[in-house]
Amino acid sequence: MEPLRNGGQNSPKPPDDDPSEIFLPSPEGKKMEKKNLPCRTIIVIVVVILAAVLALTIGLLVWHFHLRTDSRVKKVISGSMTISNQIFSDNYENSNSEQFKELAFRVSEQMKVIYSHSPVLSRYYVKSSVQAFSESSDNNVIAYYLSEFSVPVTQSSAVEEAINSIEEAVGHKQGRMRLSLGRKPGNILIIDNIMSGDVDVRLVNATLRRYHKNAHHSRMGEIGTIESPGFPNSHYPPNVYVEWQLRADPAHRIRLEFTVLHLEKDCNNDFIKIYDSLVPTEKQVIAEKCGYYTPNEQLIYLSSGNVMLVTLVTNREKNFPGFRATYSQVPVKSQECGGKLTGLNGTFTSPGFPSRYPPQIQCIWDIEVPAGKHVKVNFNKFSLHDPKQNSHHCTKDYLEINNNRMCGEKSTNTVHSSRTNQIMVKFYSDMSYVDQGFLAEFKAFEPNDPCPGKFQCDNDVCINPKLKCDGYDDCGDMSDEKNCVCEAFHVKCRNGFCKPKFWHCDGVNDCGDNTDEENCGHCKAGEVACRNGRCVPEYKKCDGHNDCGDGTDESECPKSVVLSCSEYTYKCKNNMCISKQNPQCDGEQDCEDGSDEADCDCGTRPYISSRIVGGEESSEGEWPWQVSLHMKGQGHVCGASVISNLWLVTAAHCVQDTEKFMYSQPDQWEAYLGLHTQGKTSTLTVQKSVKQIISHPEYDPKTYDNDIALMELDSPVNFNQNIWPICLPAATHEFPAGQVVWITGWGATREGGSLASVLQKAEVRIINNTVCSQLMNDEVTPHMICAGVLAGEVDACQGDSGGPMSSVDPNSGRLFLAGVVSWGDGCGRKNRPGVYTRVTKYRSWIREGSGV
Ligand code: 4AZ
Repeated sequence: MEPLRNGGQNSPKPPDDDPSEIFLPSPEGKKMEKKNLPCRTIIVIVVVILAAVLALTIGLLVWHFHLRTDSRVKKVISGSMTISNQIFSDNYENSNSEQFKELAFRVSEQMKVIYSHSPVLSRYYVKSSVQAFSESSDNNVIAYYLSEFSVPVTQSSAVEEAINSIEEAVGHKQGRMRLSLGRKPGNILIIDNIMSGDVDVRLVNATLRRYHKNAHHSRMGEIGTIESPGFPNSHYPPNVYVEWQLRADPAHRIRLEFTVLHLEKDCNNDFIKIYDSLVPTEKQVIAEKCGYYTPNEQLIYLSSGNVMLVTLVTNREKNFPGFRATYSQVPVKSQECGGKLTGLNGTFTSPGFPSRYPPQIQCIWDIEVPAGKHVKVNFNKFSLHDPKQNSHHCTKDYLEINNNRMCGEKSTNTVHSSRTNQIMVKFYSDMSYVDQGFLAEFKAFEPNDPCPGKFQCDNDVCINPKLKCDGYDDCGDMSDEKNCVCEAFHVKCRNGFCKPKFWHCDGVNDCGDNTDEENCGHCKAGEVACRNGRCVPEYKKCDGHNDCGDGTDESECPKSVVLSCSEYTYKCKNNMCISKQNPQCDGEQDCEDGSDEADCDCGTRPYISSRIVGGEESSEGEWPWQVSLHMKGQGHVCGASVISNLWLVTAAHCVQDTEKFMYSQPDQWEAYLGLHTQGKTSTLTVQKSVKQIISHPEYDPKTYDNDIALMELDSPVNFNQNIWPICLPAATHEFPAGQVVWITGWGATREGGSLASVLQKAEVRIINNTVCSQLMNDEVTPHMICAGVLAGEVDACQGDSGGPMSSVDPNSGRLFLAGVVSWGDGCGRKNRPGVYTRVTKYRSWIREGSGV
């Protein structure tokens, strides 16, 4: 076969008879020329126009009252069929070749005949057109087509049924369908298989989109590249529909790997869709993507056969950088799966892992360990998510083990055991939507000792026996926390669990039976506990009256009331105080002067729809206020947060001189904004010198009280998708115990360990100050706020200091700077939460120092 030159078929304009116009009309309209007209002509024209308007109005009324029920919609079906009496030739890949046009014509005629057999379809049929041909495994031709119908709204489902019955007739009932066109025997096309389905309505509705079509044939050992128009020099254009037809040799799959993918966040606007076909058949969508993905999220897709279609649809607004992907062909054999596995242990994965598995796969592993032993299978990774199925009814993609079906996402330690020396594992993927799949390990064990030296959980996971009854769910099913004798630092739950005192009265039911949330206040059932200690009846909540006296009963209501100012009220710029809790930047004007909604260009991530101990790598641009502070000659030392284009907030202990280093001197520092990986700057990273450092005058190096400092950059930074300020909370902003917050940084990944190179993130929860102080030898002052995590081992550590503790406001979704990483007793130790500077205490100090 002749290889097509890369881009040889990149035709920006569709061919004259390009069928894609079925759902993508040409945008060009003809313009009328203006001429000077005499007065009489103008009068005639005006009269004619008036008459036309009258006629049109009457027509519309008639249509509205009598004919509306007959209004029609355009329905586009896409499909493929195997023509088993045509031998494939390379010319069929070129839509401009005579051979393509001739066979395309015959197929279109054939479609007409096929639809004529159905009374419903023949009535509403408009036209069909062939989009592409590919080579089947036995060297025949597969034709890909679009068919358009104009269907009365009421007949839509009848058309769908008729389409499905054609597929069945060809596929199952009649076996081969022979349809003769004309009398010449050569004109008979024998169709083996028809597969058809709806086209995404967003394509059918795509009015006036510009259409581009590209076709590539991948060759063995070659890697080709496809990218969105304009990439990487400019953002993709608005209102386009672009498709890339990718073909491989028979018995090969297409492997598509995205190296960059950066689209608008909302898939309703701009999106990429990948199909396991050369036409956009909904039944064969492999994936739909939008938003931003980092290069370390391996986005690799495999087709089931030797074709794949990639489509890009953009709308009018907000255009983003786009995508770049490589394609290549891989032999089907290289993803062979299933078979007999023997021995004492071994591993097996879904085909292609860690790439997404291909559609239409079935594998069966028959595992057998030596006689007398039993066998278990542990899934270290399990992602079989399909947007069209919930994880309880695994009818699409699934894994079956000992007749147990699993799908969706499972935690890393999912174990299945067999009571014999054999186990059967079946993996099935259907025609659409794929995921990363699974990585599994099988192991033989002695029937009387399934977890040698370890504790066996009810779900068959084996854990270190020291983790039993430690207050944390180490098994994943809580079985290590049952029937325990609680220790002094535990809350004893009625149901037998022991929970760290951390979580007492934090508003979260950690026991499961609410024991840890009882006796927290003194109010009776049906009463609201006011922050000032009073109790008021529940029905008085949000009644517009300040029944508590401190506004608590009016603080979580859609409407705010004006109160006398106190530590519980929000002060507007005009000095009026309102009851609403955290009204800042929540999208609703609560202050009369609108000051609660002023200066709200903060706390959002400009581009992102999808160190720290026990954390995970963050995505690029996920924490655009995070700064890395480098000391000249030392590299990263501390974190900081962007609060404006000129000012950063960090910890005072980061900027104290030591015997060796002058940390208080601005010229010793370099601030890296928009950094993701240490030592790897990008076009979105900005390095700034520091002009001024203002350390809190009452910072106490012994107690770490008032551990906060401001840093002024030597010049304003331009914000970009990786550099954006975080919102500063008002002095009265509440961060209640139990609330989830995020800590980020390049600090040590374990106590005494080395720094992280990629920015880490971890989710922790705010801990009540009284409880925290008890746990931390009474060293927690009201200027501090603590956070930790139930599962333990998640914490900030050395090198994270000065960095942000970011809190998502549940109403607005904006992120607020709740804390600055300050100190702790080691890192990630149980019952030793991290301690942070409580930023609300410094709101006016920050304003006085920086003007922010
Ligand atoms: C530090 O040395 C440090 N576990 C910061 C935070 C914590 C411990 C140490 C909290 O910068």
